[in-house]
Amino acid sequence: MSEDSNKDRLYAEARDRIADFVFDERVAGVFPDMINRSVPGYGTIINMIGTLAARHIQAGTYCYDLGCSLGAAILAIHASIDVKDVHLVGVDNSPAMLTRAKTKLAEYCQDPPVELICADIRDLRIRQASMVVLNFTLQFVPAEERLAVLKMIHQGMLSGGLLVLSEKIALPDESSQQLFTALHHGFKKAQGYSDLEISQKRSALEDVLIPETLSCHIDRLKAVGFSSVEVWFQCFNFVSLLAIK
Ligand code: GEK
Repeated sequence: MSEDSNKDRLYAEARDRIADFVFDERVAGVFPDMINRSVPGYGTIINMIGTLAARHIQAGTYCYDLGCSLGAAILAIHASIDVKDVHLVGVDNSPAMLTRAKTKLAEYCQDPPVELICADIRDLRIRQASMVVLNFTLQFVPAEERLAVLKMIHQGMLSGGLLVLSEKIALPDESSQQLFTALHHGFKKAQGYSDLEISQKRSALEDVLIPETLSCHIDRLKAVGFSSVEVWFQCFNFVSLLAIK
């Protein structure tokens, strides 16, 4: 496959009608390029998830990556931990993503092996987790169902366990929202996306990716019982939080 076929041009041509964004085969095929050029700091967050894993994952426990896509966070975790007696589990409800993740992880992650589960995280039960990653996944779950997902995660975590929650956020006031949206679009333009690509992708995501404010995320994490919640990364309207049970 040529390098060019891995480049995200999905919204480069004008479309009559923009359908809702879905994680299908076409998206999975260009996903690394798409997410690196769309989420400022994505590479840093993935690397740091490895650093966080090295500190937090305990022998004999589980580590879950929920909405794992192609397994980038699992790869970083696998490369960073010394303990072998760990159950690494990746979950995603996109078969196209998981098929590709399976090939990639089979090549790089033999010991410990990684279990991949095709499931909706709203139907999942996790257990004995010393670490859980939700790296830009919760934003795709309907807002009214996010509390139940976080309760399920908190329930399945060990005391002292770490949840990494990364999200695109909404800003509480209109002028900040406009500023951060413009800054994000500036980032995408600098990454080579055209105004047409940016605007068509935005329409496709409008009813699919629903951002909430930072305080909404922090309050909900505390409400489900996390004892400590801190922002460890922010670039424009992209934030990553650490929540300790
Ligand atoms: C990364 N974490 O590279 N259940 C399971 N999976 C879901 C659900 C759900 N309800 N909703 C969405 N997904 C990754 C990046 S991408 C973020 C995560 C983005 C999955 C969806 O299929 C997709 O693979 C992933 O969550 C979101 O670190 O594209 O902005």
